[in-house]
Order: sequence, then structure tokens, then C-alpha cells
Amino acid sequence: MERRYYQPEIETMPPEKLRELQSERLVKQVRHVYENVPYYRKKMEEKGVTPDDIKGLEDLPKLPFLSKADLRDAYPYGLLAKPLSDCVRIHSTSGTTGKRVVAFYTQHDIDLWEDCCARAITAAGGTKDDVVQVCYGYGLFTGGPGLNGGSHKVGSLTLPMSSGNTERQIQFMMDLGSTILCCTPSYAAYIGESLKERGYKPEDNKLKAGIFGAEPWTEEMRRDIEKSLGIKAYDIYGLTETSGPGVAFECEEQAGMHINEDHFIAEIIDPDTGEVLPEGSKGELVFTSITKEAFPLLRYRTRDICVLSRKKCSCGRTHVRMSKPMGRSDDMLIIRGVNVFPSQIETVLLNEGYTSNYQIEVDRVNNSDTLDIYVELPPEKFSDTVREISQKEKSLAAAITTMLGIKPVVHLAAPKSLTRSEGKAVRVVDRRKLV
Ligand code: DLL
Repeated sequence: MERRYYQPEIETMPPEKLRELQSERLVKQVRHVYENVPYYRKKMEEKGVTPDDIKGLEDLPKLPFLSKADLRDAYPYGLLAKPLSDCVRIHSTSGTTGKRVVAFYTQHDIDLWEDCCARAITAAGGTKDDVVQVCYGYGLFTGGPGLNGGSHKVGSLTLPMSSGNTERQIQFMMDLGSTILCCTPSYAAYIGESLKERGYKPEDNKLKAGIFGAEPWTEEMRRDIEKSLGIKAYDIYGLTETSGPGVAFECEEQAGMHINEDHFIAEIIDPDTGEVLPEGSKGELVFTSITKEAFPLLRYRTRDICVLSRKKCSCGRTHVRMSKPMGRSDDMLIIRGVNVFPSQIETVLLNEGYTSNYQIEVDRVNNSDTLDIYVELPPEKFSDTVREISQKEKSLAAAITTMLGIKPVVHLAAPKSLTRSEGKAVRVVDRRKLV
């Protein structure tokens, strides 16, 4: 098979040289952050570290961690390392209590991020002759803009579809002969089903590959999607805080995602103790971005649990591979591609005059996530008429939709009818088998 690299000299850089490059960039980045981000400087001072203590990769564990809580504390500008006038874009992800995480980009940051996405598209076989249909959401979410930029860099014809309007997705796919599909795996599965319902066979479309991520998906789901669309399906990983999609991507081996190590240093830590774990251990993934200018997070705890492997890959890339995330070390759920914290739902319930007796049930039916919320009526809201109950359900569902951006089905239950737990309350039942 022909070699598919976008930046071959970097993607296949000998490991020792890559380590040297990381060391050099880390030293520079720590100084940049220390000098420009008072919030992080204070954290370093509290740990008794100065930029002079960081001479290379081996000194990384001396630095303090950053977490989502820091991002909320420092919201909106507290972690900015460049003057706002040098920034050209923001992206954002929903936060726990309505406060969002906002990430800033200079033009240089956008450029490097798009390179990462271009590497992913090239690894999936994309060239300037391809037609790349991007149906990740566009807007504050990083999915659409990231893959869009990557596709431009590769020189492919880019269809900036955004998500939804499946009828139109299918029409463009068929009429314009899309060859690469970029969206969440659940949407890919849905498009596959929709094509079948309309009488199309897998060989009727021109697709050859798909680049799917932003939510957990299984090998079984991969096989289903590959079969229903007649393609090879590639995983892609990333998070808003570190730029967006393209932090890591799969090559033709489909055996773990190569982390773009010239831009990100990856560590695996014990989520309870913070101790750095040896290669091959399962733990929380931590990233240090060594090239970002505006929002350069050092030792950022992703809360994603996974394993790293430095085993040689037959694709020729030398960058470390991460496994699919196997879960999270916090309670964040990803439902239909949207990050959801149970506390967001609880906030709405309490604001609307309900109690904290509720249960969230998540399932995946026909490859699409379902969200059901069972809520106890407080005695004063209890009513016997079906109409009144159904009105209350609708208005509560609307309030939750405003908070989360996705629509739940709300089921109101009689006072004291939900099982009380004797220990920790089990608020979330996730029936999806994602790993
Ligand atoms: O989901 C960025 C992205 C867009 C990635 C498009 C891939 C494709 P956030 O909304 O900030 O950013 O969510 C980040 O999503 O910490 C993981 O828990 C989860 N996640 C992202 N990619 C994958 C994946 C985008 N391939 C959070 N498999 C991360 C499993 C994923 N989980």
C-alpha cells in the first residue's frame, strides 16, 4: 500500500529525535506560560517550580496539573497566554453548571490544528481528488471547523454540511459523489440505515472512508458502519481544551490512534494519586500542548481513561498510539455527541421546583443514544390528571433541552415512588455497551 502521510518527516520522525523536539518545545512553552498566565504561574509557585527547573521531558512531572475546575475558575480569560488582539477564534464546550469552557486560538494555533486534521484525513486515504463531506456540527463545536480546515489543507473538495438534515446529506452524498464522510459514529450509523431505507446498497455510494469520533464507539459498531456504508472507518480523537479533533487519529492499521506528539505530550496517570504510570498501564490521559500560543494547557487532565502503546506500527508512523477511551474518571456522559454532566440536569430540576430524587437512563437503540429522565413529583406538584402531568413533563424536558442542547424524554413519577438507595445514590444507569 502507498504510504499516506501529510507531513512525512514529522509523522515518521525517529523516536529519539521526536523526544528531543518535545523537550525543546516544552522548555519554551513552560516559559511562555509562566510569563504570560498569572493563574498558572501561581500554581507553579505553589508547587515550588520555576521555568529553570524544566530542562526537558524528564522534568514534566514537576509541573502542576490543570483540570476542568481550573478552566472554570479562570473563565473566561484567565488562561489566555496571548493578548486578545492576537486571537482570531474561540471554540467552546458546555460546562457543568452552565459555565462553558472557552478555548482561544491565534492564526498559528488554527494552522497547526488544521495540520493535525489534515494528517487524519490523509491517513484515511484522503487526497486532493477526494470529496470530503463534513457533517460534524459547525459553530462553537470544534468538529465541523476542524475537519473542514484539514480537508482544505489536503486540497479535497469540502462539503461543509454540518450535522442534521439527513435527507440533504444523502442527496449531496449521492449527487456530488462524496468519498470521505466525517461525523460522529452514531450519525454515520444513522446515515447507513437511512440509505438502506431508501433502497440504496453500500456499493451505490462512492464513499471509501469515514473519520468518526467525538464519542465512544465499539469495534462492533465499526464493523456495522463499515458494512452498511461499504467503507473503512477510522477513529479520531480530540477535545476542545487541546484544540479539537485531530489530537490523535487512526492509520490504516486501525489499532489505536497516533497522538500528534510534535504538538502534544501525553502521559498516563493514576486518577486518584496523580502518579505517572509506566507505558501499557491503564489510567487517565494527560496532555501538555507544546506548540499552542493562545491557550497552551500544561498537564491537562482529560478524565479519559486509556492505555498508551509505543509498539512499532506497520504504517511507519513513530508517534505513540492511544487506545480508544475506555471510560472517564469523572461522571461526564457523552450523549449523541454532546457532553452531559448529571449535575447540569440536577440544577434544572432544582430550579424548576423538583427534588433531587431522579434517575437518568441512557441507552443506545438502533445506534442512536436515548436519554430518559425519571423525576419524582414533589407532593405539592402532584396531580391526578394525565394532561397536567404530560404538560409538566413537556415543560421540564424543554428546560433540560435548553441547558444541555439535547432533548430528553422526561417521566414524572408519583412522590416517593423512585427507589431510595442505601448507599451512594445511583443517579445514572448507562445501558450502552461502549467498551
Ligand atoms: O469531541 C472534539 C472532536 C470532534 C473529536 C470531532 C473527534 C471528532 P469535546 O466536545 O470537547 O471535543 O469532547 C471531548 O469527547 O474528552 C472524550 O471523552 C470524547 N471523545 C472525543 N473523541 C473521542 C473518540 C470533541 N474518538 C471529549 N472516542 C473527550 C471516544 C471521544 N471518546
